[in-house]
Amino acid sequence: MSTYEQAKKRYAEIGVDTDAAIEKLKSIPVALHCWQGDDVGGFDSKDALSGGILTTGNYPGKATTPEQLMQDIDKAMSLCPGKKKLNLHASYAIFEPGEFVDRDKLEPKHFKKWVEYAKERNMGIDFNPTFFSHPMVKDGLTLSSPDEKVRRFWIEHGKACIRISQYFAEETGVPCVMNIWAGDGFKDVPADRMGPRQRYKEAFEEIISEPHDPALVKPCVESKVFGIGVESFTAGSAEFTLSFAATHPGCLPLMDNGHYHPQEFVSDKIPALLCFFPELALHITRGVRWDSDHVVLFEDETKEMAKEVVRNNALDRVYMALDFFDASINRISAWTVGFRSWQKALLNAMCLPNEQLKKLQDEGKFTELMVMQEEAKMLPFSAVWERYCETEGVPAGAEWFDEVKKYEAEVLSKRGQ
Ligand code: RNT
Ligand code: ZN
Repeated sequence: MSTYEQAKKRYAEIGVDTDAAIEKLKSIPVALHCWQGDDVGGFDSKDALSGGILTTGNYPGKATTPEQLMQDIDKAMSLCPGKKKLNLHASYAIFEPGEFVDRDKLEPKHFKKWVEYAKERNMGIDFNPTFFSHPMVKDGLTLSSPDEKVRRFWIEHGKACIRISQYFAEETGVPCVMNIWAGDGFKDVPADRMGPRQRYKEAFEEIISEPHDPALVKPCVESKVFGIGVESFTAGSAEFTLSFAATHPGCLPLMDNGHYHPQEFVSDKIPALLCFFPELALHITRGVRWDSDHVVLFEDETKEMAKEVVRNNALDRVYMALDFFDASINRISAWTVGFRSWQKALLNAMCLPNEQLKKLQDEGKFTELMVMQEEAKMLPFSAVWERYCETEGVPAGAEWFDEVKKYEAEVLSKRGQ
């Protein structure tokens, strides 16, 4: 018997069908974020990254053109099993030579090349307006600015992005999740906490009033606890965005697991929101002490989040996207480790005896529940993972890194930065 056949038998004994888990996972889309490829740089400005997020490191070979970024995304995706979706930011608009269009005037045609790219690869596209790294960010504020001109500029940007999201969905045939995150906030103690939030609320409302098909465009609001330079106040706090989503049908809450206090867990929040929202969205990341956006690993909280999506039968209600950016290591590896880790977490969750474990809980058999949960950690999961990778035609183990090293030698090292 092969290693997989043995593992399959072992899992069957506890009522888990590993073949079915593998088949199911192949159909679940996970969005890969373009911005790991160039440290959230984008193509529309040479301005340094600003607005409450930060990348650190200067590992050589980052993508600086659309062609390079696309080539790098292809490389990373070729090393990952599973169904992919592409996650773009508005700052990655592709202009004709000599052309420049500011963010409030962006049109679907500025993303035509991305649509072609996604269609050729049979992928949907998710989208994000870019409310940072731009001269119209005034005193750290965009949608909540007291300056009517500033606010208007960003509202128009948001509306343009709704139109672009609609275009993505129509072209690819896959709904587009459009996430609104703005780092608006204050470094020090504000005198008015409600005013910015009131303006932010009205701005959100204007943006989502832009005509769109709610089955095709899924506007989301992402919360945050604080950012670098905005330590004292963040307009889009957890309560603010959650209340907004709860009171605006069609608008989804988006939880980024780096955006809470370190002892709060998004794994616990997922089922809480599933009790109320038909759909929700995730940014899957790894915060080290704060919202550091480290590469996602196959570790406890990652596994726990995946379990909450899987065992609550919510794979079709939770839109999953990765969100991290590490500029200190090979960026293709960063993407690959992160994407594979979330795939492992999903597969692991699908291979647990979830119904039996729930039953033990409901019957109050807590001793047995602990025993079984611990034993489940020792199931031969790696054999199932290897089979999944084989059937997806990607390397099962660390061999994928040889490909990255080759790509670094042949492509990245020639980029001359
Ligand atoms: C920032 C948010 C946001 C960004 C991306 C680039 O803290 O997590 O989602 O990471 O939009
Ligand atoms: Zn995020």
